[in-house]
Amino acid sequence: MTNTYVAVDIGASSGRLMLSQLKDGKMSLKEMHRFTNGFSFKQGHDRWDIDHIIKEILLGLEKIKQAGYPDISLGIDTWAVDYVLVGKDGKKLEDPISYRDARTNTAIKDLTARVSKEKIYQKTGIQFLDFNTLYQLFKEDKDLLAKTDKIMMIPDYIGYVLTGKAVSEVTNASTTQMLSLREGLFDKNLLKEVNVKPEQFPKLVDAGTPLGKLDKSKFSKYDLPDTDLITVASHDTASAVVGSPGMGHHWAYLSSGTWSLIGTELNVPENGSKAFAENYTNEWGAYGTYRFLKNIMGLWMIQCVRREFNNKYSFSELAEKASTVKPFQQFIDVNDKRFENPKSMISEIKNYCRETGQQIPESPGEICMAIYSNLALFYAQQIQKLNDILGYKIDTLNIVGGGSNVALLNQLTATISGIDVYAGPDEATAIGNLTVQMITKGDILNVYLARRIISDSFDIKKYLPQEEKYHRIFEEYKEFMQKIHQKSN
Ligand code: LFR
Repeated sequence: MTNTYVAVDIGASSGRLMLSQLKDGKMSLKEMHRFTNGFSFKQGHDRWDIDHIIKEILLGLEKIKQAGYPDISLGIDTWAVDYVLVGKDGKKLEDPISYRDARTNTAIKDLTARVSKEKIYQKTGIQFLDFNTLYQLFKEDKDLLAKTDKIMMIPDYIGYVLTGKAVSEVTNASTTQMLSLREGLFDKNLLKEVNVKPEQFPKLVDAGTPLGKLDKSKFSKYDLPDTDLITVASHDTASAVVGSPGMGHHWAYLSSGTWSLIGTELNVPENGSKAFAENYTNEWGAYGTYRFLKNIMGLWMIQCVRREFNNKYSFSELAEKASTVKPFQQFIDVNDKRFENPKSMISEIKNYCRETGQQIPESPGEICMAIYSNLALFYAQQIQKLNDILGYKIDTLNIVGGGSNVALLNQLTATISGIDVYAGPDEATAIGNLTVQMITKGDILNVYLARRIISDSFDIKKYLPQEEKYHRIFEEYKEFMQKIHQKSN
Protein backbone atom coordinates (compact mmCIF):
# COMPACT_ATOMS: atom_id res chain seq x y z
CA MET A 1 0.00 0.00 0.00
CA THR A 2 1.25 3.46 -0.85
CA ASN A 3 1.77 5.66 2.18
CA THR A 4 -0.55 8.66 2.45
CA TYR A 5 0.91 11.89 3.76
CA VAL A 6 -0.93 14.99 4.91
CA ALA A 7 0.52 18.43 5.55
CA VAL A 8 -1.25 20.88 7.83
CA ASP A 9 0.14 24.22 6.69
CA ILE A 10 -1.16 27.33 8.40
CA GLY A 11 -0.21 30.87 7.51
CA ALA A 12 -1.33 34.19 8.93
CA SER A 13 -4.29 34.44 6.54
CA SER A 14 -5.25 30.82 5.77
CA GLY A 15 -4.70 27.20 6.66
CA ARG A 16 -4.90 24.07 4.50
CA LEU A 17 -4.62 20.30 4.65
CA MET A 18 -2.74 18.95 1.63
CA LEU A 19 -2.58 15.25 0.78
CA SER A 20 0.22 13.58 -1.08
CA GLN A 21 1.38 10.17 -2.27
CA LEU A 22 4.56 9.14 -4.10
CA LYS A 23 4.06 7.28 -7.37
CA ASP A 24 6.63 6.56 -10.11
CA GLY A 25 9.07 9.07 -8.65
CA LYS A 26 6.51 11.86 -8.56
CA MET A 27 4.75 13.56 -5.72
CA SER A 28 1.02 14.20 -6.03
CA LEU A 29 -0.61 17.08 -4.18
CA LYS A 30 -4.27 17.59 -3.44
CA GLU A 31 -5.94 20.21 -1.29
CA MET A 32 -8.41 18.46 1.05
CA HIS A 33 -9.50 21.37 3.23
CA ARG A 34 -8.91 25.12 3.46
CA PHE A 35 -9.93 27.64 6.08
CA THR A 36 -9.32 31.29 6.85
CA ASN A 37 -7.07 32.44 9.66
CA GLY A 38 -6.41 35.83 11.20
CA PHE A 39 -6.08 37.59 14.51
CA SER A 40 -8.63 39.77 16.22
CA PHE A 41 -8.55 42.16 19.16
CA LYS A 42 -9.60 40.40 22.38
CA GLN A 43 -8.73 41.01 26.05
CA GLY A 44 -6.49 43.94 25.18
CA HIS A 45 -4.43 42.27 22.43
CA ASP A 46 -4.45 40.98 18.85
CA ARG A 47 -4.94 37.24 19.34
CA TRP A 48 -5.15 34.06 17.27
CA ASP A 49 -8.17 31.84 17.72
CA ILE A 50 -6.24 28.63 18.35
CA ASP A 51 -9.33 26.52 19.19
CA HIS A 52 -10.83 27.46 15.83
CA ILE A 53 -7.60 26.39 14.08
CA ILE A 54 -7.65 23.01 15.83
CA LYS A 55 -11.34 22.52 15.02
CA GLU A 56 -10.63 23.19 11.33
CA ILE A 57 -7.78 20.66 11.37
CA LEU A 58 -10.14 18.03 12.82
CA LEU A 59 -12.77 18.85 10.18
CA GLY A 60 -10.10 18.47 7.50
CA LEU A 61 -9.00 15.12 8.90
CA GLU A 62 -12.60 13.93 8.91
CA LYS A 63 -12.92 14.89 5.23
CA ILE A 64 -9.74 12.93 4.50
CA LYS A 65 -11.09 9.79 6.20
CA GLN A 66 -14.36 10.16 4.30
CA ALA A 67 -12.47 10.54 1.02
CA GLY A 68 -11.10 7.01 1.54
CA TYR A 69 -7.85 7.48 3.48
CA PRO A 70 -8.22 5.61 6.80
CA ASP A 71 -4.51 5.62 7.63
CA ILE A 72 -2.23 8.66 7.27
CA SER A 73 0.96 10.36 8.35
CA LEU A 74 0.61 14.01 9.43
CA GLY A 75 2.95 16.99 9.87
CA ILE A 76 2.13 20.50 11.08
CA ASP A 77 3.80 23.78 10.16
CA THR A 78 2.75 27.35 10.93
CA TRP A 79 4.23 30.83 11.11
CA ALA A 80 6.91 31.27 13.78
CA VAL A 81 7.64 33.19 16.99
CA ASP A 82 4.19 32.99 18.63
CA TYR A 83 3.51 30.67 21.54
CA VAL A 84 0.85 29.27 23.83
CA LEU A 85 1.25 29.35 27.61
CA VAL A 86 0.09 26.05 29.08
CA GLY A 87 -0.82 25.67 32.77
CA LYS A 88 -0.16 22.81 35.17
CA ASP A 89 -3.48 21.20 34.19
CA GLY A 90 -2.17 20.88 30.61
CA LYS A 91 -4.61 23.50 29.28
CA LYS A 92 -3.84 26.82 27.60
CA LEU A 93 -3.96 29.79 29.94
CA GLU A 94 -5.29 32.13 27.24
CA ASP A 95 -5.43 32.57 23.47
CA PRO A 96 -1.98 33.28 22.00
CA ILE A 97 -1.11 36.88 21.17
CA SER A 98 -0.11 37.67 17.59
CA TYR A 99 3.38 38.86 16.76
CA ARG A 100 1.79 41.89 15.11
CA ASP A 101 0.39 43.06 18.45
CA ALA A 102 1.70 46.43 19.57
CA ARG A 103 3.04 45.16 22.92
CA THR A 104 6.60 44.69 21.64
CA ASN A 105 6.94 48.07 19.88
CA THR A 106 9.79 49.26 22.13
CA ALA A 107 10.92 45.84 23.34
CA ILE A 108 14.23 45.64 21.45
CA LYS A 109 15.31 49.00 22.83
CA ASP A 110 14.22 48.07 26.35
CA LEU A 111 15.88 44.67 26.48
CA THR A 112 19.08 45.66 24.69
CA ALA A 113 19.60 48.36 27.31
CA ARG A 114 20.36 45.36 29.56
CA VAL A 115 22.07 42.92 27.17
CA SER A 116 23.78 44.41 24.12
CA LYS A 117 22.61 43.68 20.61
CA GLU A 118 26.11 42.46 19.75
CA LYS A 119 25.99 39.88 22.55
CA ILE A 120 22.53 38.61 21.63
CA TYR A 121 23.55 38.28 17.97
CA GLN A 122 26.82 36.58 18.80
CA LYS A 123 24.97 34.03 20.95
CA THR A 124 21.98 33.39 18.70
CA GLY A 125 22.79 34.63 15.17
CA ILE A 126 19.14 35.67 14.88
CA GLN A 127 17.94 38.91 13.25
CA PHE A 128 16.42 41.63 15.41
CA LEU A 129 12.68 41.72 14.87
CA ASP A 130 10.68 43.24 17.68
CA PHE A 131 8.22 40.37 17.58
CA ASN A 132 10.76 37.61 18.26
CA THR A 133 9.64 35.37 21.14
CA LEU A 134 12.46 36.78 23.27
CA TYR A 135 10.82 40.23 23.23
CA GLN A 136 7.28 38.89 23.46
CA LEU A 137 8.22 37.01 26.64
CA PHE A 138 9.99 40.12 27.93
CA LYS A 139 6.66 41.97 27.65
CA GLU A 140 4.58 39.01 28.86
CA ASP A 141 2.33 39.28 31.92
CA LYS A 142 4.57 38.16 34.82
CA ASP A 143 1.70 36.57 36.77
CA LEU A 144 0.75 34.48 33.77
CA LEU A 145 4.36 33.41 33.27
CA ALA A 146 4.53 32.32 36.89
CA LYS A 147 1.48 30.11 36.33
CA THR A 148 2.96 28.65 33.15
CA ASP A 149 4.09 25.05 33.22
CA LYS A 150 5.10 24.89 29.53
CA ILE A 151 5.66 27.42 26.75
CA MET A 152 4.81 25.83 23.42
CA MET A 153 5.30 27.31 19.97
CA ILE A 154 2.08 27.25 17.91
CA PRO A 155 2.74 24.06 15.83
CA ASP A 156 4.18 22.27 18.89
CA TYR A 157 1.03 23.18 20.82
CA ILE A 158 -1.25 21.85 18.08
CA GLY A 159 0.77 18.60 17.99
CA TYR A 160 0.47 18.43 21.79
CA VAL A 161 -3.31 18.84 21.72
CA LEU A 162 -3.61 16.12 19.08
CA THR A 163 -1.25 13.58 20.67
CA GLY A 164 -0.63 14.58 24.29
CA LYS A 165 3.14 14.74 23.50
CA ALA A 166 5.03 18.01 23.89
CA VAL A 167 8.27 18.96 22.08
CA SER A 168 10.12 22.11 20.98
CA GLU A 169 11.05 21.66 17.33
CA VAL A 170 14.29 23.45 16.47
CA THR A 171 13.49 25.18 13.16
CA ASN A 172 10.90 27.12 15.10
CA ALA A 173 12.64 27.24 18.49
CA SER A 174 15.61 28.97 16.87
CA THR A 175 13.43 31.89 15.75
CA THR A 176 12.68 32.68 19.39
CA GLN A 177 16.19 34.28 19.44
CA MET A 178 16.86 32.29 22.61
CA LEU A 179 18.84 29.30 21.30
CA SER A 180 22.57 29.34 21.69
CA LEU A 181 24.37 28.63 18.40
CA ARG A 182 27.34 27.24 20.27
CA GLU A 183 25.53 24.96 22.71
CA GLY A 184 22.52 24.01 20.59
CA LEU A 185 20.28 24.61 23.64
CA PHE A 186 18.21 27.44 25.09
CA ASP A 187 20.58 30.09 26.43
CA LYS A 188 20.03 30.17 30.20
CA ASN A 189 21.14 33.78 30.61
CA LEU A 190 18.83 35.10 27.91
CA LEU A 191 15.95 33.12 29.41
CA LYS A 192 16.70 34.65 32.80
CA GLU A 193 16.46 38.15 31.31
CA VAL A 194 12.87 37.41 30.29
CA ASN A 195 11.82 35.58 33.48
CA VAL A 196 11.65 32.13 31.94
CA LYS A 197 13.22 28.86 33.09
CA PRO A 198 14.66 26.25 30.69
CA GLU A 199 12.27 23.61 32.13
CA GLN A 200 9.35 25.68 30.86
CA PHE A 201 10.18 24.57 27.33
CA PRO A 202 9.51 20.98 26.22
CA LYS A 203 12.60 19.08 25.04
CA LEU A 204 14.21 20.19 21.77
CA VAL A 205 13.85 17.85 18.79
CA ASP A 206 15.02 18.02 15.18
CA ALA A 207 12.69 18.20 12.21
CA GLY A 208 11.81 14.66 11.15
CA THR A 209 11.22 13.21 14.62
CA PRO A 210 8.15 10.96 15.09
CA LEU A 211 5.80 12.53 17.65
CA GLY A 212 3.08 9.95 18.32
CA LYS A 213 -0.42 8.84 17.40
CA LEU A 214 -3.44 11.11 17.15
CA ASP A 215 -5.44 10.49 20.31
CA LYS A 216 -8.79 9.80 18.66
CA SER A 217 -10.47 9.10 22.01
CA LYS A 218 -10.13 12.81 22.85
CA PHE A 219 -12.08 13.82 19.74
CA SER A 220 -14.86 11.24 19.60
CA LYS A 221 -17.22 13.77 17.94
CA TYR A 222 -15.17 13.42 14.75
CA ASP A 223 -14.69 10.44 12.44
CA LEU A 224 -10.90 10.55 12.22
CA PRO A 225 -8.32 8.48 10.33
CA ASP A 226 -5.58 6.55 12.14
CA THR A 227 -2.86 9.17 12.18
CA ASP A 228 0.87 9.08 12.94
CA LEU A 229 2.18 12.55 13.69
CA ILE A 230 5.70 13.44 12.65
CA THR A 231 7.33 16.65 13.87
CA VAL A 232 8.33 18.24 10.55
CA ALA A 233 10.20 21.51 9.97
CA SER A 234 7.41 23.18 11.90
CA HIS A 235 8.38 26.75 11.07
CA ASP A 236 6.66 27.30 7.70
CA THR A 237 9.70 29.03 6.21
CA ALA A 238 11.88 26.03 7.08
CA SER A 239 9.40 23.77 5.30
CA ALA A 240 9.33 26.13 2.31
CA VAL A 241 13.12 25.92 2.00
CA VAL A 242 13.02 22.11 2.09
CA GLY A 243 10.30 22.32 -0.59
CA SER A 244 12.36 24.61 -2.87
CA PRO A 245 13.61 22.87 -6.01
CA GLY A 246 17.11 24.30 -5.56
CA MET A 247 17.68 25.21 -9.22
CA GLY A 248 21.07 26.74 -9.97
CA HIS A 249 24.50 26.41 -8.43
CA HIS A 250 24.78 29.15 -5.82
CA TRP A 251 21.04 29.42 -5.46
CA ALA A 252 19.02 31.66 -3.23
CA TYR A 253 15.38 31.26 -2.30
CA LEU A 254 12.57 33.70 -1.85
CA SER A 255 9.70 32.24 0.11
CA SER A 256 6.96 34.60 -0.94
CA GLY A 257 3.78 34.65 1.11
CA THR A 258 2.51 36.99 3.80
CA TRP A 259 6.23 37.61 4.35
CA SER A 260 8.97 37.51 1.75
CA LEU A 261 11.92 35.60 3.14
CA ILE A 262 14.99 35.97 0.98
CA GLY A 263 18.20 34.09 1.63
CA THR A 264 20.23 30.97 1.10
CA GLU A 265 20.86 27.65 2.80
CA LEU A 266 24.13 27.38 4.73
CA ASN A 267 25.83 24.49 6.50
CA VAL A 268 27.62 26.77 8.92
CA PRO A 269 26.03 29.89 10.45
CA GLU A 270 27.30 33.31 9.37
CA ASN A 271 27.05 35.66 12.32
CA GLY A 272 29.98 37.94 11.58
CA SER A 273 29.95 41.73 11.63
CA LYS A 274 28.59 42.21 8.10
CA ALA A 275 25.67 39.85 8.75
CA PHE A 276 25.01 41.67 12.03
CA ALA A 277 25.10 45.09 10.36
CA GLU A 278 22.64 43.92 7.70
CA ASN A 279 20.46 42.16 10.30
CA TYR A 280 20.58 38.76 8.57
CA THR A 281 19.37 35.76 10.49
CA ASN A 282 20.63 32.20 10.97
CA GLU A 283 17.43 30.29 11.68
CA TRP A 284 17.99 26.57 12.07
CA GLY A 285 16.83 24.46 9.17
CA ALA A 286 16.06 20.80 8.66
CA TYR A 287 19.01 18.37 8.38
CA GLY A 288 21.60 20.53 10.11
CA THR A 289 21.29 23.55 7.79
CA TYR A 290 20.83 27.24 8.53
CA ARG A 291 18.41 29.59 6.82
CA PHE A 292 20.52 32.65 6.24
CA LEU A 293 17.84 35.15 5.35
CA LYS A 294 16.09 38.42 5.88
CA ASN A 295 12.38 39.11 6.48
CA ILE A 296 10.77 41.48 3.99
CA MET A 297 7.26 42.85 4.50
CA GLY A 298 6.07 40.89 1.45
CA LEU A 299 2.57 40.25 0.16
CA TRP A 300 1.13 41.31 3.51
CA MET A 301 0.97 44.77 1.94
CA ILE A 302 -1.09 43.46 -0.99
CA GLN A 303 -3.27 41.36 1.38
CA CYS A 304 -4.07 44.49 3.41
CA VAL A 305 -4.82 46.54 0.29
CA ARG A 306 -7.10 43.80 -1.01
CA ARG A 307 -9.00 43.71 2.30
CA GLU A 308 -9.40 47.49 2.19
CA PHE A 309 -11.09 47.15 -1.18
CA ASN A 310 -13.52 44.75 0.60
CA ASN A 311 -11.97 41.75 -1.19
CA LYS A 312 -13.61 43.06 -4.39
CA TYR A 313 -10.60 42.00 -6.49
CA SER A 314 -8.79 38.65 -6.45
CA PHE A 315 -4.99 38.65 -6.13
CA SER A 316 -4.66 37.92 -9.84
CA GLU A 317 -7.04 40.77 -10.72
CA LEU A 318 -4.95 43.14 -8.64
CA ALA A 319 -1.79 41.93 -10.41
CA GLU A 320 -3.51 42.45 -13.74
CA LYS A 321 -4.48 46.01 -12.83
CA ALA A 322 -0.91 46.65 -11.69
CA SER A 323 0.49 45.40 -14.99
CA THR A 324 -1.27 48.23 -16.88
CA VAL A 325 0.65 50.82 -14.83
CA LYS A 326 4.25 51.99 -15.35
CA PRO A 327 6.59 50.45 -12.73
CA PHE A 328 8.98 52.39 -10.43
CA GLN A 329 6.95 55.60 -10.11
CA GLN A 330 7.94 55.94 -6.47
CA PHE A 331 10.50 54.51 -4.05
CA ILE A 332 9.13 53.05 -0.82
CA ASP A 333 11.02 51.30 1.97
CA VAL A 334 8.74 48.28 2.22
CA ASN A 335 10.47 47.23 5.44
CA ASP A 336 9.59 50.44 7.25
CA LYS A 337 7.94 49.45 10.53
CA ARG A 338 4.96 51.68 9.70
CA PHE A 339 3.77 48.99 7.26
CA GLU A 340 3.81 46.20 9.88
CA ASN A 341 0.25 46.66 11.17
CA PRO A 342 -1.14 50.04 10.04
CA LYS A 343 -4.80 51.00 10.45
CA SER A 344 -4.96 51.54 6.70
CA MET A 345 -2.21 50.22 4.41
CA ILE A 346 -3.44 52.39 1.53
CA SER A 347 -3.26 55.60 3.59
CA GLU A 348 0.12 54.56 5.00
CA ILE A 349 1.55 54.13 1.49
CA LYS A 350 0.07 57.42 0.33
CA ASN A 351 1.37 59.25 3.41
CA TYR A 352 4.84 57.79 2.87
CA CYS A 353 4.85 59.12 -0.71
CA ARG A 354 3.49 62.51 0.39
CA GLU A 355 6.08 62.85 3.16
CA THR A 356 8.93 61.96 0.80
CA GLY A 357 7.71 64.31 -1.95
CA GLN A 358 6.84 61.59 -4.43
CA GLN A 359 3.94 60.91 -6.77
CA ILE A 360 0.98 59.52 -4.81
CA PRO A 361 -0.48 56.26 -6.19
CA GLU A 362 -4.28 56.47 -6.36
CA SER A 363 -5.96 53.64 -8.29
CA PRO A 364 -5.81 49.97 -7.12
CA GLY A 365 -3.44 49.25 -10.03
CA GLU A 366 -1.12 52.16 -9.11
CA ILE A 367 -1.05 51.16 -5.45
CA CYS A 368 -0.27 47.52 -6.25
CA MET A 369 2.35 48.46 -8.84
CA ALA A 370 4.02 50.68 -6.25
CA ILE A 371 4.20 47.67 -3.90
CA TYR A 372 5.41 45.20 -6.54
CA SER A 373 8.05 47.62 -7.90
CA ASN A 374 9.46 48.21 -4.46
CA LEU A 375 9.43 44.54 -3.50
CA ALA A 376 11.44 43.77 -6.65
CA LEU A 377 13.92 46.56 -5.85
CA PHE A 378 14.27 45.37 -2.26
CA TYR A 379 14.81 41.75 -3.37
CA ALA A 380 17.47 42.80 -5.87
CA GLN A 381 19.30 44.82 -3.26
CA GLN A 382 19.29 41.85 -0.90
CA ILE A 383 20.86 39.63 -3.56
CA GLN A 384 23.72 42.15 -3.73
CA LYS A 385 23.98 42.15 0.06
CA LEU A 386 24.08 38.35 0.14
CA ASN A 387 26.90 38.38 -2.43
CA ASP A 388 28.79 40.88 -0.32
CA ILE A 389 28.32 39.08 3.03
CA LEU A 390 28.99 35.58 1.71
CA GLY A 391 31.83 36.49 -0.65
CA TYR A 392 30.46 34.63 -3.66
CA LYS A 393 27.85 35.38 -6.30
CA ILE A 394 24.32 34.08 -6.03
CA ASP A 395 23.44 32.95 -9.57
CA THR A 396 19.78 31.90 -9.34
CA LEU A 397 16.74 32.87 -7.33
CA ASN A 398 14.09 30.22 -6.57
CA ILE A 399 10.80 31.95 -5.80
CA VAL A 400 8.33 29.67 -4.03
CA GLY A 401 5.00 30.16 -2.25
CA GLY A 402 1.85 31.98 -3.33
CA GLY A 403 3.83 35.00 -4.54
CA SER A 404 5.56 32.83 -7.16
CA ASN A 405 2.31 33.04 -9.17
CA VAL A 406 2.72 36.79 -9.74
CA ALA A 407 4.44 36.74 -13.13
CA LEU A 408 4.80 40.52 -13.17
CA LEU A 409 6.76 40.50 -9.90
CA ASN A 410 8.90 37.53 -10.98
CA GLN A 411 9.88 39.32 -14.19
CA LEU A 412 10.65 42.64 -12.47
CA THR A 413 12.77 40.74 -9.92
CA ALA A 414 14.77 38.90 -12.61
CA THR A 415 15.35 42.10 -14.56
CA ILE A 416 16.40 44.29 -11.64
CA SER A 417 18.54 41.68 -9.94
CA GLY A 418 20.10 40.52 -13.22
CA ILE A 419 19.90 36.80 -12.36
CA ASP A 420 17.70 33.92 -13.54
CA VAL A 421 14.53 33.42 -11.56
CA TYR A 422 12.73 30.09 -11.22
CA ALA A 423 9.17 30.43 -9.93
CA GLY A 424 7.31 27.59 -8.22
CA PRO A 425 6.08 25.48 -6.66
CA ASP A 426 3.50 27.75 -5.05
CA GLU A 427 2.80 25.13 -2.37
CA ALA A 428 6.47 24.70 -1.42
CA THR A 429 5.69 24.93 2.29
CA ALA A 430 3.23 22.02 2.24
CA ILE A 431 5.61 20.14 -0.07
CA GLY A 432 8.53 20.65 2.35
CA ASN A 433 6.33 19.48 5.22
CA LEU A 434 5.40 16.33 3.23
CA THR A 435 9.02 15.78 2.17
CA VAL A 436 10.29 15.61 5.74
CA GLN A 437 7.57 13.05 6.56
CA MET A 438 8.52 10.98 3.48
CA ILE A 439 12.19 11.04 4.47
CA THR A 440 11.32 10.04 8.06
CA LYS A 441 9.20 7.13 6.82
CA GLY A 442 11.96 6.04 4.43
CA ASP A 443 10.08 6.73 1.17
CA ILE A 444 12.68 9.29 0.05
CA LEU A 445 16.36 8.90 0.88
CA ASN A 446 17.36 12.49 1.54
CA VAL A 447 16.64 16.13 0.80
CA TYR A 448 18.84 16.22 -2.34
CA LEU A 449 16.80 13.48 -4.00
CA ALA A 450 13.63 15.08 -2.68
CA ARG A 451 14.46 18.33 -4.50
CA ARG A 452 14.88 16.36 -7.74
CA ILE A 453 11.47 14.76 -7.19
CA ILE A 454 9.98 18.20 -6.46
CA SER A 455 11.36 19.76 -9.64
CA ASP A 456 10.05 16.77 -11.67
CA SER A 457 6.61 16.87 -10.05
CA PHE A 458 5.60 20.53 -10.11
CA ASP A 459 5.31 23.37 -12.58
CA ILE A 460 8.36 25.63 -12.38
CA LYS A 461 8.62 28.66 -14.68
CA LYS A 462 11.82 30.40 -15.68
CA TYR A 463 12.25 34.20 -15.99
CA LEU A 464 15.37 35.68 -17.55
CA PRO A 465 16.58 39.22 -16.89
CA GLN A 466 15.47 41.56 -19.68
CA GLU A 467 17.54 44.38 -21.14
CA GLU A 468 19.28 46.62 -18.64
CA LYS A 469 16.77 49.45 -18.94
CA TYR A 470 16.16 49.64 -15.21
CA HIS A 471 19.80 49.74 -14.23
CA ARG A 472 19.69 53.49 -13.57
CA ILE A 473 16.47 53.20 -11.56
CA PHE A 474 18.05 50.56 -9.31
CA GLU A 475 21.00 52.87 -8.64
CA GLU A 476 18.63 55.77 -7.85
CA TYR A 477 16.65 53.51 -5.53
CA LYS A 478 19.76 52.58 -3.57
CA GLU A 479 20.78 56.24 -3.22
CA PHE A 480 17.25 57.12 -2.08
CA MET A 481 17.27 54.40 0.56
CA GLN A 482 20.67 55.41 1.82
CA LYS A 483 19.44 58.99 2.30
CA ILE A 484 16.23 57.86 4.04
CA HIS A 485 18.16 55.64 6.44
CA GLN A 486 20.77 58.29 7.16
CA LYS A 487 17.94 60.66 8.11
CA SER A 488 16.27 58.17 10.44
CA ASN A 489 19.53 57.22 12.25
C1 LFR B 1 6.44 33.39 7.54
C2 LFR B 1 6.98 33.54 8.95
C3 LFR B 1 8.37 34.10 8.99
C4 LFR B 1 8.41 34.66 10.38
C5 LFR B 1 7.06 35.33 10.43
C6 LFR B 1 6.51 35.52 11.78
O1 LFR B 1 5.13 32.91 7.57
O2 LFR B 1 6.97 32.32 9.63
O3 LFR B 1 9.40 33.19 8.73
O4 LFR B 1 9.46 35.54 10.61
O5 LFR B 1 6.21 34.47 9.67
O6 LFR B 1 6.33 34.30 12.41
